[in-house]
Amino acid sequence: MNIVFRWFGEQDDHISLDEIRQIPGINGVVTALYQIPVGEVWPLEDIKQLKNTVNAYDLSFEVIESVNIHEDIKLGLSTRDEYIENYKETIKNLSKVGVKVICYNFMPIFDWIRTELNMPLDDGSETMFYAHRQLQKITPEKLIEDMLSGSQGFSLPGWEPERLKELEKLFKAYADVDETKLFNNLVYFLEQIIPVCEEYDVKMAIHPDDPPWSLFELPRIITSETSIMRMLKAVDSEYNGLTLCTGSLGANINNDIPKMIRRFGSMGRIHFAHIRNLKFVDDRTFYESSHRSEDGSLDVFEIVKALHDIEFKGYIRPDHGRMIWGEKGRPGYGLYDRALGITYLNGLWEAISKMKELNK
Ligand code: DNO
Repeated sequence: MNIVFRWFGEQDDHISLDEIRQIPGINGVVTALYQIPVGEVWPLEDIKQLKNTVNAYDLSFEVIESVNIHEDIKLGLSTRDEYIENYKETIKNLSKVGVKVICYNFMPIFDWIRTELNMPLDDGSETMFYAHRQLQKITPEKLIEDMLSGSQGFSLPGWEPERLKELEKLFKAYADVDETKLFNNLVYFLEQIIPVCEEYDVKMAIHPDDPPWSLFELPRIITSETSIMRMLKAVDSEYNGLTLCTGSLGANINNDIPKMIRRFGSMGRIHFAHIRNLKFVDDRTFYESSHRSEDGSLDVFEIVKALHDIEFKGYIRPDHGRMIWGEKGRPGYGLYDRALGITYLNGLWEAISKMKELNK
């Protein structure tokens, strides 16, 4: 298993590379140039510097999460071509330092959404919570206020304040963008960049919508097996792939994640996996539990077994964790629970491997 850990950089993470490298079985980090505004080219020198910082701790630097997509591309505005050209330059620069996979998403305005970022659980830990009914009662402005005030003073990935300041304008711009238009805009983007990815050997891995349904009447298009297949087929190259995120897809109980792993994995289209568990308390209402199958509603054993069965060679990271043992940090991205998640994944992988050997 090629295990990686999400890290937000020396300036903006309470976790050090020194701590990360002590996690058993860790190979590398997943990070980004967070200071570069969405849409601009990532300068080669800055990428090299980040890579050197990471490599100095014997950690690999081969996956970027995320190179975010400018809203003009998602909206299909005439200005999109300029941003797509910038994206191509970023792909080329990333390839020059050995980056193999770029994770990105195509969600309008908002990235991932939770209604509470620090919900206390009975055992004294804190976790992130989503309640659809609650979300339906609030405005987008209130959601932003809640997310930012719950962030414990850290930036939240995909919640860039510059973009969120333009909320009214953005909602107006999306008024006539339905699922079909958004999907066509994604295909337009992919048709332009995938040839560059093929030439420079960098794989794109789209992240599913989180949660996988429409919010505030904004379209969401990467939500299910059918919609993912449609996206993969539209630009049929192994460089057009997926980040298999169990927590995002798993929020819809109709999504059969082991089945998707077998299907998309056997097509060679899963390049990155995010593994976490969640516990349903009601329909479309869940909190993020520890990784253990028994603690949540997803069977993480079955998920890891499916990855093992397809001989998954891509990158894998524990996704969000709870805040435990008094840790204070970016919600979802503490050290301890994610490290425990890695240990659990390693344990499952070893057990599955050895059982298969015994049964030969
Ligand atoms: C949240 C993350 C997302 C994810 C992006 C990928 O914690 O899962 O922000 O990184 O959607 O582009």
